[in-house]
Amino acid sequence: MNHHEAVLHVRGEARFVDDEPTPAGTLHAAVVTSPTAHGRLLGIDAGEAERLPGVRAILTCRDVPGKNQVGTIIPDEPLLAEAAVHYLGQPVALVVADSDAQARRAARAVHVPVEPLPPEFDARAANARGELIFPQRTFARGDVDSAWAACAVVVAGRAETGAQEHVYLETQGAVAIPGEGGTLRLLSATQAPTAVQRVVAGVLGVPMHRVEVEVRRLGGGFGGKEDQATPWAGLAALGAWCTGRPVKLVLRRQEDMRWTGKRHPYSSDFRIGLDRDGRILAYEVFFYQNAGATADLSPAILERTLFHATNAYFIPHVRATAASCRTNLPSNTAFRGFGGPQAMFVLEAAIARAAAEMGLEPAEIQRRNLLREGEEFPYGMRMASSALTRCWTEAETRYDLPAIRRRAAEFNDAHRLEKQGVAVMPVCFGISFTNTVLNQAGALVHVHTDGSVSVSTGAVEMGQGTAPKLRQVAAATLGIDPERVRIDSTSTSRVASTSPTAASTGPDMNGHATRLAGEAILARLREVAARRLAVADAATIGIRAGQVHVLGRPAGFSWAELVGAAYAERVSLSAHAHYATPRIHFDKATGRGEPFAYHACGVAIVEATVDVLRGECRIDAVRVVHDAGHSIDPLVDRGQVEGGLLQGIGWMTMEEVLHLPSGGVATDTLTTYKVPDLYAAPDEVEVHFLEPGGEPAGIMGAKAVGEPPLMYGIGAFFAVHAAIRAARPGTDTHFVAPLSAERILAALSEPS
Ligand code: MTE
Ligand code: LUZ
Ligand code: MOS
Repeated sequence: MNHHEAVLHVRGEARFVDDEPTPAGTLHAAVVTSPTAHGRLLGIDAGEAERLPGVRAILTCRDVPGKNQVGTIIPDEPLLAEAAVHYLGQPVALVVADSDAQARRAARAVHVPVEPLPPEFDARAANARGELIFPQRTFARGDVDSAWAACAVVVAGRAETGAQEHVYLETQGAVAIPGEGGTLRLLSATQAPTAVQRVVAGVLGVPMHRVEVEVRRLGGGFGGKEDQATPWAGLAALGAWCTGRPVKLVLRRQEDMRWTGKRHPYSSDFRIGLDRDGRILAYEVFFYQNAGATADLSPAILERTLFHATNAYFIPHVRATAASCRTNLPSNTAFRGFGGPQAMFVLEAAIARAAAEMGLEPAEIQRRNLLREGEEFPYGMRMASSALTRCWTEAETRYDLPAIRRRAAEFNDAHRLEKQGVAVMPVCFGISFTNTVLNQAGALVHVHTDGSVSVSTGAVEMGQGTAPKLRQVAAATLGIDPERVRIDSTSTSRVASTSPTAASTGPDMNGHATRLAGEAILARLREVAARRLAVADAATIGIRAGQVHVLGRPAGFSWAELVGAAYAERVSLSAHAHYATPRIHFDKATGRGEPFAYHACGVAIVEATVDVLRGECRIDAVRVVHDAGHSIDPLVDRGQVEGGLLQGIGWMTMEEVLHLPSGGVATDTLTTYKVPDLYAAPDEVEVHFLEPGGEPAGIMGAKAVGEPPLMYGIGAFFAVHAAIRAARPGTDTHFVAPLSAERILAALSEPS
């Protein structure tokens, strides 16, 4: 395997925020957080803490020179609590000390008296009390209310999915380094350097040009650092500003698990109606999103839930409503799929229930309703290609679905204490930020006089392999070996006004910007070559494999010589380019438009075995056909499919965030919060990439791959669900995820 940074990672030389050597005199910060999930703040007693050794400053909201505000979509989140506290773990004060240990000791000695108010942790109860982050939203098409009468079968129910902890290997953190003239440089573990820059400038009350945010790489983000890296960077910045010294703030694992947001838990009500042939005529769904204490990214996540309410299916009559419910938990946030997985789970539950009612395989209903080329999504966009139906057919035949079913049936006939189940999971995910304005990116390309190339973009490398893809794009554009290209760190001083590296758009948007910058330089280099080689038409000149070609034939003039000639002629060897995803638009008032550049899709077949006595399950095999277009890096894409899949399986079958009655996170260590390890991974994972069919795609004909594969994991729930039904025919299991061993046992022992 040729991972682009394998040598650095294996030797422990790749630097993360906590590894960066800090300047002499760097201070360490620790956060004092709310001891109560909800209450009025009666003051902050720092008297004892101030006298402890090494303590340099204890800062509260009164020390914020600018705006005490970190909320981005809705300004409802103070950097440090003011009059009230809204969740356990909410930052109340910042202790800055000479050492990390001194800072933490002093933070523990700060007393925070709070007059408690009744907390709310349940989304439905919050909704009943009118505690919404913003008014509920509805996406609709057709006439659901009249459609029920035409249905041969109508079933309804409830479906719930739990929170999910990101477990990025690198915890949240930042280092803030004051510079001359009231400037500040930040190393931040963020997916959104510009958001950190904007918020820090606001907190300090200075123009954005005084703040530089740099990110070399993240030890994983998964959405957890799209918005929630910002407060920690803001706190480090505040500490540095007030002390005039560099300040480092890095959370410990347990702090991170307690204080930061997770994937939003959803509780949903559904009703689905079908005709006698299993065609879905109507679908109605109400999503209760547990937003936690503040808005954070909840409005955008809720919107994507509505966009993906019908996933990969054509449904003529739809009404999807969603409420973002304010509770006293740490604000929940982006997590791979961004509200899409929660929506897709509910529809699969509805299909499973309808299938049971009709005596059909769920896959029969799935197949009959799969979105075909030209059919419309409820938001008015058309399915641009047959990729989804081709994925289905390819999966069915390549993996021989009938044979898989036969083997499971034979196994079930032969075994009493173990049962197998099979599920198929189609996924269709829209690629673009649903908020159109975010679909822009920039790149800065420098060709150095020795012919080596540096590329800076807005993209953050977090293990997803976007940096090696950008390197390929730059090399292909310039006609040189990728070895000549280096992808630089992400810095707001080199590329500004960037969007978060999120929504799976990193390679597409930053790749196009890189391509445009490269093409601008190439156009100048062609002119230089034309002059040197006395060629009349510069358009006949190309560069391939590091050699100048005229009309496709090598001209005996190398890339390095050409670059030298351009420099000698005083021709610019640098370019900046901006890319805005073309055509996309969405009208929030009518709920219609073309919000996505294209859809990424695929189909997974999941096989599971349940141990009927112990309730344990195994995901035996997952066989995927995935549409990655013309993959720029098939090995990276395979890694994304496998990693996303396993993360989805974890969410559906074993990862469970539990809370204490106080609202504290009970599962705040990796011994109590179980993430899938190699043993939990399916014995067999087959990934086949669909043959591209010329449909709309992203950079170099490739399709975004970051998020969609997570949703194949939903198939694990329904494969286990099918196995439970094989053990207890007629059991109507609850659609509550994760389907943990406890829940499997409960379903198996329920009186029928
Ligand atoms: N893969 C790794 N290894 N680490 C990550 O943090 N984040 C995921 C996905 N794959 C992530 C990952 C998420 S949530 C997104 S949105 C995309 O990568 C972001 O990267 P891209 O847009 O460059 O694909
Ligand atoms: N972030 C965002 C996202 O702000 N808008 C989106 O549509 C989105 N989608 C996926 C992941 N992050
Ligand atoms: Mo990913 S949830 O868009 O960071």
